[in-house]
Amino acid sequence: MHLIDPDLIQEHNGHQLQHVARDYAHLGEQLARRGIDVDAVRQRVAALGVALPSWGVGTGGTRFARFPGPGEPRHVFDKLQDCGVIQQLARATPTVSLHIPWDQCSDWSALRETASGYGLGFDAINSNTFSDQRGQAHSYKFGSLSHSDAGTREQAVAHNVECIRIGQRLGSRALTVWVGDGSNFPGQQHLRRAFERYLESARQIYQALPDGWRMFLEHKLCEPAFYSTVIQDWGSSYLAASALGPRAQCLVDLGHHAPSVNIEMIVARLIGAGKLAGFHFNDSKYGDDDLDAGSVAPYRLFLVFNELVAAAHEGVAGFAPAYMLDQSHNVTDPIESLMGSAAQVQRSYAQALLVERDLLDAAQDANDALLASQTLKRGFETDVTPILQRLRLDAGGAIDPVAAYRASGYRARVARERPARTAGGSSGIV
Ligand code: PSV
Ligand code: MN
Ligand code: MN
Repeated sequence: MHLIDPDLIQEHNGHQLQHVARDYAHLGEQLARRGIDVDAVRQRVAALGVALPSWGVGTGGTRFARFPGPGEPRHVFDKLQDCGVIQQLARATPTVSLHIPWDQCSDWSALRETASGYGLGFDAINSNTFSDQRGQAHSYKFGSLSHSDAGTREQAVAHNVECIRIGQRLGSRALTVWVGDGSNFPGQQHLRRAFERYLESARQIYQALPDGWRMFLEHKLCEPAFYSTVIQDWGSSYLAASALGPRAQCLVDLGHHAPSVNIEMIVARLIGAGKLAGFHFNDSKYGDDDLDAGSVAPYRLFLVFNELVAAAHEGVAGFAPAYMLDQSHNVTDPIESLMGSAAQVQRSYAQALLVERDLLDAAQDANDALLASQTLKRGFETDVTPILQRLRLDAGGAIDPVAAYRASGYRARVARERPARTAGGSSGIV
């Protein structure tokens, strides 16, 4: 089903066809000089899919205010439709990651069918025990899986199991668990016991995993707990994933670390331990800013992908990370931001594929720091735009997705159907 008129996309592409062909041929020539086949790179990038966060197509807001844009999705079907537009134009996001109960639905089969009509499937499903839902018996104010009260822990476990059941109906193969559990004051919580209680609860969820499913544990340094969090870093995440078993792995959200932490090192360690679940891509300057991928530190994203490409190149056993976006949009149209981020993920991957691995290995073995660093950087410094443009063109997408989207008038169209939301102080989407 076409959400954007294919003729409009074709007409839009028509103006740039010749330029893309020439730019691609020229890049191909340059890469051939380095012994790199541009078509092979393009095919590998084409095989990379990155999942869209259902919660990302609405305006996020901060804890200070939320300024909704026109045509905000009203429910999960609207969210899927917006994801369908992103996929139709940018051709990099074949799956959606749902968040329960933000995504409420009375007919999951209908949702799955609708998604498939847009060419979309479902990636990891996210549970939410970091906020209270109407009518629930126990509050998560003081935690969920690690709560001091057994009844609250049970409720949180049951919610996660329900998420798995929903995910099964949608074709998901993983559950992502992020908890806001932690403390705001030194002394508020017994740090060891809280972790033990988390493990005990997580074990029950792990035991409910269907065949072929994985459990992704997402760590985060702080927020909403500002003194300690129960799964605060990859160390705690790794301890928990190891205690649970081989199907529990650690998910890296790029915004969940202290400033200046070397994230690619964490990625390398997790790969080495067979514990890398995958990513929530976004970018940040200070904390969990949830900015568009690569908007602040594109070199950092490239360095992460360098580790991933190296692992694939070396055939690391069991290496199969999930790629997902996790962003919040306050001042942009979420559809535009998500298309840009998906393309940025492709860009970083393509750049990492250009790194001449043999040269890099040799420079590292010879302790030639300068040559090693130059070899690595050559990938990052190559403008791979023509590869991304050709990819989209070949897949029926738009050479310039944002320009085509703006020309389509989609936002104005849905704004007529979807009632305007009033600005408010909360960031909740429920
Ligand atoms: C928490 O900051 C997080 O990164 C988790 O992935 C949540 O599921 C998501 O943001 C949405 O709030
Ligand atoms: Mn996240
Ligand atoms: Mn986050």
